[in-house]
Amino acid sequence: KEFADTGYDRESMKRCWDFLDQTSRSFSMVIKELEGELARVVCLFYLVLRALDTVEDDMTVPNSVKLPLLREFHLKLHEPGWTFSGSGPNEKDRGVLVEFDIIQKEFALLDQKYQQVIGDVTRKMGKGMADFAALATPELPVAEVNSIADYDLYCHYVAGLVGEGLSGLFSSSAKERAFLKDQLTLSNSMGLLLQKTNIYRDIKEDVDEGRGFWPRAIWGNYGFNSMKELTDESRYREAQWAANEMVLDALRHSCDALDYLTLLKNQSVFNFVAIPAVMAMATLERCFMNPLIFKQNVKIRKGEAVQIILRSTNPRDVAFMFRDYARKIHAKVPKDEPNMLRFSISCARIEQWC
Ligand code: PS7
Ligand code: MN
Ligand code: MN
Ligand code: MN
Ligand code: MN
Ligand code: MN
Repeated sequence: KEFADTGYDRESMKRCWDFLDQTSRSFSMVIKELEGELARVVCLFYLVLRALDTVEDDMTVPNSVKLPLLREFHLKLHEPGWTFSGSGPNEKDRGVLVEFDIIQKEFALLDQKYQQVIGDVTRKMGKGMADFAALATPELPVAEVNSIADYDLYCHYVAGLVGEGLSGLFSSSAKERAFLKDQLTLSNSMGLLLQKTNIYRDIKEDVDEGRGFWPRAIWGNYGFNSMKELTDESRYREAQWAANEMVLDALRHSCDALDYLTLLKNQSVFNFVAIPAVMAMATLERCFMNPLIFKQNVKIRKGEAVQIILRSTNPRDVAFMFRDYARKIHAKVPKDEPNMLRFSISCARIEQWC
């Protein structure tokens, strides 16, 4: 195995590894395990997007500042010394913007082929985030997701593009085959599986922050007029049906995610992609039919996470874990579930994949 090219001989890169540990709850371990220079390249890709997402998430930055900043953010990658201190004091990851000059310095040291991919994704994501945030109105100051198509598009901007970019970086490094960068549908699906699981699980946290990304096309069917109402205890039954539709929608991407994994040849890249994917399936299962998601953030158990890390080493075992989670979900579908048939079809597709 090629030794990780950490850049630890530079103070600026040391600081970037600290930023990664501080800001990434789910990716820091798998990023550090990537082979050769990919660890450092993906770490910087992560930090650039974390900084961009911090601008998007900050509800205290007015759209008059936020929209141009999101759209121009990719230009800051080529502006030595640029920093941003305008985030609210409660923004947990504001540090990556306050010290963005350090991230920029390391970005500038990357090979052109990597700078190109990261710059392109940053530009497209910033534009997508801005277009979405621009839908806000005085009556509805935070934009809402309406149709399933809007939901897929928003998730494409914030996660599908990450998948495309990662595939581009893997191909550029020659650790994966050149055609991987052209697998846009499968790369997008992998991102959507992760993002939709995050949006499903984070319902309580997001609603408390005055946001929420569940599409109205789903919760509107059950008589709700806003996402906030989903957390009303008296309406838990309807909220549960809406939550179950969110799981069905996320499961649409599971077979594509498995297909993507079969294309990988580098073990460290495989682990990097497979572990978060299986964690997502485990999260869907843990949160499914669990009324606690409307009260608190529900996470998978530590021991289960350890098992997933140990077993996510090859496509066959990953598919078996997907299948086991699908079976557990299927077993929990209640007798009166309005979308019973869709669950059966969805779980059977995963069963068929194996
Ligand atoms: C570059 C590893 C591998 C084909 C910052 C990895 C937030 C779920 O906000 O931090 O805390 O609720 O828990 C990640 C596909 C993206 C999609 C997206 C960049 C996999 C900015 C991850 C991460 C594609 C927008 C983090 C999508 O969740 O969210 C790198 C292939 C960033 C991936 C955001 C979410 C990621 C996310 P929060 P989390
Ligand atoms: Mn998180
Ligand atoms: Mn975020
Ligand atoms: Mn965001
Ligand atoms: Mn979230
Ligand atoms: Mn968050």
